[in-house]
Amino acid sequence: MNYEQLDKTSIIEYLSKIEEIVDYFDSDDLVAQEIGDGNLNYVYKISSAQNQEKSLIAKQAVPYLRCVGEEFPLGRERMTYEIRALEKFYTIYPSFTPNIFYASEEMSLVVMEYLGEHIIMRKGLINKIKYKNFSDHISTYMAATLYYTSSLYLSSRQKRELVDRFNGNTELCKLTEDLVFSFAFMEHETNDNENVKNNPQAKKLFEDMEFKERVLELKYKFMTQSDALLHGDLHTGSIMINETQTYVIDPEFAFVGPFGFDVGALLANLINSYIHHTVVSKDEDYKTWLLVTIREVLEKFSEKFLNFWSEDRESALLVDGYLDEKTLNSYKKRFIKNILKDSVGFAGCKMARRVYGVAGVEEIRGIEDKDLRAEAEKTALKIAREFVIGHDKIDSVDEILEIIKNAG
Ligand code: ADP
Ligand code: SR1
Ligand code: MG
Repeated sequence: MNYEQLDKTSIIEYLSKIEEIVDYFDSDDLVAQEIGDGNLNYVYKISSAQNQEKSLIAKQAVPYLRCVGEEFPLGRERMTYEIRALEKFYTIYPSFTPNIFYASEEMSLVVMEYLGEHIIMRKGLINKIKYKNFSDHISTYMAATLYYTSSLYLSSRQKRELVDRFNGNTELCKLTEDLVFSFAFMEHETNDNENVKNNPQAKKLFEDMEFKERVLELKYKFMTQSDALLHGDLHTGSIMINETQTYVIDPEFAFVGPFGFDVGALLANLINSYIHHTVVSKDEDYKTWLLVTIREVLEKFSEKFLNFWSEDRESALLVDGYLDEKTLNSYKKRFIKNILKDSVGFAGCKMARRVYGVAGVEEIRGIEDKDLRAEAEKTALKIAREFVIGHDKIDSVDEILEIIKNAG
């Protein structure tokens, strides 16, 4: 079928002809409700009219950016990459990716498991919920998805095929290049200009050439370093969670990029939450939980990544017997430290872009009191600057935590 933009009526007609969907709902009548709250796409909850417990999610990309409107064209092919990434990540580690029931690249449509008992993590963090299994889950997710799609595991041919399959996601990569690494640090029409106008802090950021030059180095890495298949937008709004389970959704920015980018995105968003609680709730107990979580995420990620690596002796990179054990181990330790350094640099860019750039995050931009919001922004920019400028000197998780604690 040729592409057609669906609405809550036509999507029912469309899905009622799909065997996998009819089977799932036992031929029940279907109802649709649009529940999307993201920036880019339309998300429908499809439920059985007879049994509301039975639901699926249908997500369709439209050929423009939803949060702006039709005047901002954006190729719907982004859904092709979301489908491919969901399928790939599900194969690597099924417990952290929603199951797909049906997908059509032509229709830019995916139908997946409805996560009805989970909430968007960003909201949970604002509401001070402690997720005791989160660091364990997300460190496994990141270590497995990054390691098993890298040249440390794949053969040279497999790796190049992976790059071919994902690196046509050019429009969304360009969106990140612009929004995460450029526009948010200069005068630009897409910024939150109400806040930028007459704001000495914004002026200081836009004129901070030392910071901006280092951002450019990280942008260059983002554009050229093809380490592993990334989620590409791993913020806490892309995580659906409850006490026992963690799911990563929305990988439409997926491409083969630098190892540190996903880890950095997550780190940035956990710190944004820490800043929110420093300024708004002032809840020291919750702040401590966030710091412990940050430590666990980073330490467990490194440990699990190295563990996966220890199981394989041949890959595109390594030929068995090439290095002696001692040299191999020190090489691996240096390798994982370099990922940590890059993660810190990318986290700095990701934190700073949320301050004045388009698509702010609720825990900072949503602070209603103007003075408190300015305080949160100042803290975010302070940490971001230290991260970006000093990332290549960072050697341990302790140093990262010190920067966070000293900023507020
Ligand atoms: P966008 O690409 O527009 O950012 P998302 O994939 O982030 O869209 O989805 C938007 C919202 O839809 C999410 O914030 C979440 O509330 C809801 N959602 C998405 N996928 C699911 C799912 N599998 N189960 C339940 N809700 C979902
Ligand atoms: C205009 S799209 C803005 C942002 O939303 C997504 O979640 C990505 O973070 C993107 O940069
Ligand atoms: Mg989203």
